Amino acid sequence: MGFNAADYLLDRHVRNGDGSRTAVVTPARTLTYAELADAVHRVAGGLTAIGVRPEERVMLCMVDGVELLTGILGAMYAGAVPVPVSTMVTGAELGKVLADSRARVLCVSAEFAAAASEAVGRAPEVAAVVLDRADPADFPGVHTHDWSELSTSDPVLPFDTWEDSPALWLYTSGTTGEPKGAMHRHASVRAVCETYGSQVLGIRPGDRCFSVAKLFFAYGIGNSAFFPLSVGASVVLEAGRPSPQSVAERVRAERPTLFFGVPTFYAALLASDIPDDTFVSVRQAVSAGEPLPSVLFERFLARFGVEILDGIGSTEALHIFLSNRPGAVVPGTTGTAVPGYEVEIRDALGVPIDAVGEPGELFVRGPSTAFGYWSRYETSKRVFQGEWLRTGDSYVRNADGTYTCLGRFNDMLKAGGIWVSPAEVEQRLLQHPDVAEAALVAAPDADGIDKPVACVVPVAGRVVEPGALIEFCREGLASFKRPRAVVAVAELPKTATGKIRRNVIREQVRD
Ligand code: 3SK
Repeated sequence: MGFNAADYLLDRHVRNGDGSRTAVVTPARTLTYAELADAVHRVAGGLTAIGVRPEERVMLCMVDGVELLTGILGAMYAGAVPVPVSTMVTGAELGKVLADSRARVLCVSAEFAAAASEAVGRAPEVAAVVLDRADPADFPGVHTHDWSELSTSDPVLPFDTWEDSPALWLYTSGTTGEPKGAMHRHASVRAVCETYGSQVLGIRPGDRCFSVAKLFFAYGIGNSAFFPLSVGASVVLEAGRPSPQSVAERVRAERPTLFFGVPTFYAALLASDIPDDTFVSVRQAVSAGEPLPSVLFERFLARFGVEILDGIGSTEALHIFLSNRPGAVVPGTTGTAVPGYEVEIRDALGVPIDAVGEPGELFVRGPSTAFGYWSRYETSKRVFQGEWLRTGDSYVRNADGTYTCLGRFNDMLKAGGIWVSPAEVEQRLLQHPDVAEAALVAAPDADGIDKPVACVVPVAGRVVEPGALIEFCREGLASFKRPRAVVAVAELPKTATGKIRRNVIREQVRD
């Protein structure tokens, strides 16, 4: 059936007479739906004029702003496939995904010109680079266009894509591993809006969304593009790297009603001295990416007066499929399946586990799972199993029907032969007043036997005392789960999206 996700997110509102509503707010400008739709039609025309054809990939390594938003939606509108990628990568890493995707066009913001220039040298298929404020001199021997060429091109009509036409690729490598492009279809964009967006967030035209996760991430593109634009709401975009101070300033100025963060950012907000009334405009905060420890939920509610809705999604599922519900959060759990999705916990043989409290691997099925990974046959077969998606997360079902995450399957560790969930021990560590952030990993002791070791970031101005912290864990947990050693660090290594890189910590504590 004919369906174009960019037409659904923009033109539909203009056709319905809502073109004068505010769509996007940046520090530099504010665009209505009619203005954003026109900008998207022109970028689509510009991409077509420089030779991009339907189904070809357009990679975008750009800061969050009108250019990136119109680049993503313009490529979709033209029937091409936008591939927004992490801006926190080296030239070699960007070159790898650029070559893998066989994108013909790369769009780049000035901030990432050096990495992009190196990347283009590693990707012979790239025919042109579009520069958002970047200097063509940084791309010797490469055919470049200025962004203004796209944004002032003649507008075009939406390409007649189908519901199942490819709409978007998102690269994922998890916390380890090789990057793989998850391929999503146009109808999946609508599906996440109609399920999580409408039925869990209850997003409505009066909402203003502000996300700490950037547009290049699956979590961010849902928060900052799909959900608000699906209902005629507004999105507040911020180009810079978020800090508690910069976010607090923007929140106070723009008064968002929906705020999206990740657990490590909520921990940073709580550790900062931003005013306690910073989030008065926010009706709902959301967390994903990693399980939100209940102590963060409780401290955030107590200090800022806002409930955080914890959920879990994946790049492969496009957005959140398991979530708490507004006003009915069960702290320390990920809630229940989002309407339209089904989850199962399976044992090592793939058999569903019905028993409460018995851990296994989480599988999900629903309307937004990707077709598979681009050019990764074996990995796709392991992850996309018929209608079901294998998440790689270890979960238990609780007696009340909610689900609790125990960690990534390969992050689980054994102490004395018994499985230990890093999430559970980290939750306890975070209850200690001296601990701002914590990660538990396995490291071999003097006899070469793996033991739980905690890496902790102390609260500013405090010092952690390892013996006292281990004793604190022994008091609050089954004794075998306590860390056998504690290492204080200035910061935990994280991915671009705030996930703790446990493989890096494992190496660090082994040294
Ligand atoms: O990691 C998550 O929980 C997540 C949520 C929404 C979209 C994408 C991801 C990876």
